[in-house]
Amino acid sequence: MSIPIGPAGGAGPRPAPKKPVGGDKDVEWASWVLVGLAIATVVTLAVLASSGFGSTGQATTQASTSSGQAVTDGDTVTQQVSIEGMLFAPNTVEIPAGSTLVLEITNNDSQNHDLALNGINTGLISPGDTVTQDFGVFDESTAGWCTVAGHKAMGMTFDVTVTGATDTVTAGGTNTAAVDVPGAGARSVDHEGFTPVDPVLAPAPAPTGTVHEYDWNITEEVRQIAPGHEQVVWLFDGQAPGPTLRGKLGDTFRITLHNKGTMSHSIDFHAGEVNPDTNMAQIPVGESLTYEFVADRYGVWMYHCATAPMSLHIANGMFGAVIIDPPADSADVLSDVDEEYLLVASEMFLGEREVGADAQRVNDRDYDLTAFNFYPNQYDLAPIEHKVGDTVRVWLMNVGPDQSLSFHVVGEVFDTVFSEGRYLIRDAGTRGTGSQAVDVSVAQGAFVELTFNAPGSYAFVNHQMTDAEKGQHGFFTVTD
Ligand SMILES: [Cu+2]
Repeated sequence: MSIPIGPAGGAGPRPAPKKPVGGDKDVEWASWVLVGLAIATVVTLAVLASSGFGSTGQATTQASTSSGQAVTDGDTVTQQVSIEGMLFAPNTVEIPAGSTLVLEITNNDSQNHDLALNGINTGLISPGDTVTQDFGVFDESTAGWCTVAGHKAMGMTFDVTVTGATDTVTAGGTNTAAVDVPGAGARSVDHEGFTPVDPVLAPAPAPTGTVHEYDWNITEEVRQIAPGHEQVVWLFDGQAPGPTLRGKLGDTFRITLHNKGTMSHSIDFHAGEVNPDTNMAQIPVGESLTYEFVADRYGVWMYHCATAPMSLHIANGMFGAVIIDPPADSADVLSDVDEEYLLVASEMFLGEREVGADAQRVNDRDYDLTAFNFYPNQYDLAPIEHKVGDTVRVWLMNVGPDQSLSFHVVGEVFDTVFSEGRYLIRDAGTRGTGSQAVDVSVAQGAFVELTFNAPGSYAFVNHQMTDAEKGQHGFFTVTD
């Protein structure tokens, strides 16, 4: 696989570099910037060296791109374009009206891309490949873009400016109209086609050192994700959230992923301390990858697709949790409880049935609804039932992509809160105190423990209230 190359400078007006692919790799980002600076230098030198020289030996003019080597031969303009991360470089070319444009496009990124322009699509270009495409005659300025999901919203556009034309077209801001969003009333009554996600968390298998092996298909399928609303979602093993991995400290997890979707996908387990370049590599359509890690740290850990734009892959359902128990002989050992649950918090972006979440709206953080376990208000529709005196542990994972979770249970106080590697409080009721809400930022995990002392309907919410009203809301129903 080729080494990803970051946004190069020196290519004229460019979108601001966005933090690219790679699963929380700030170090890699820094290296991308350095690579970009190096490329900018090389490109600048190349442009200087080539000024005034054409490849055909006849009189040529350089089209007024700010880098690259557009060559005009008769009525045909030929331009070399490099795909670098989520950008075309250069991302604009200026040609005389009536000219034919040919682009020689080299994909220097690690995932597939294409370019749709002037009614013509290159088809997917694999990493490392070069495609020469005749895009026909241009009479007016035209915008093109990569049609792979989310790439346009990440800035992967290409503008052709026709000299003499008065109109200028740019590829930005074509928001898909938001679909109808179910009102709170619709979300709080029973309706067809709804099957709640079982929130009960199964215990870890008994022996420490277990090797957990999984084969997951990655698929893109239409599912009902809100009352009366179906759309394509992207799934690990046919479900969102993906399967919960539960084990003990020292267990081995070996997950083989088969990409049966229509685009590259990948996976990043936050519980794994592994080489990202190989384990989080892009998985081309039709191919497989095995990610193996040893659970050396306990707690609750996110996993997600690490294919850019990650916001879109997460918004479309590609996330889950890994839960590792503390050792039985340690001070941190889990207390005995009557039941354990897992709630995975996320925003929901309603989109067209065959498209799913709209990349531009995800980019704009313009979410419609929120959810625990990827369906708004599902535990209002199917409350979690308990008896007076029961103690429960609720594991929390916030996958975002962007909003925080302030988890609160109405009428209850948490006796125990564990967050990101340590107990914040433990059995605090015995000391006459407790916790009213736990803050779970995106990609963080926590658990709370509470005891139901009286019958009633105990709402659990994101106490960022408008997010509770959008769907992060459910009930424990407690009876004598
Ligand atoms: Cu993905």
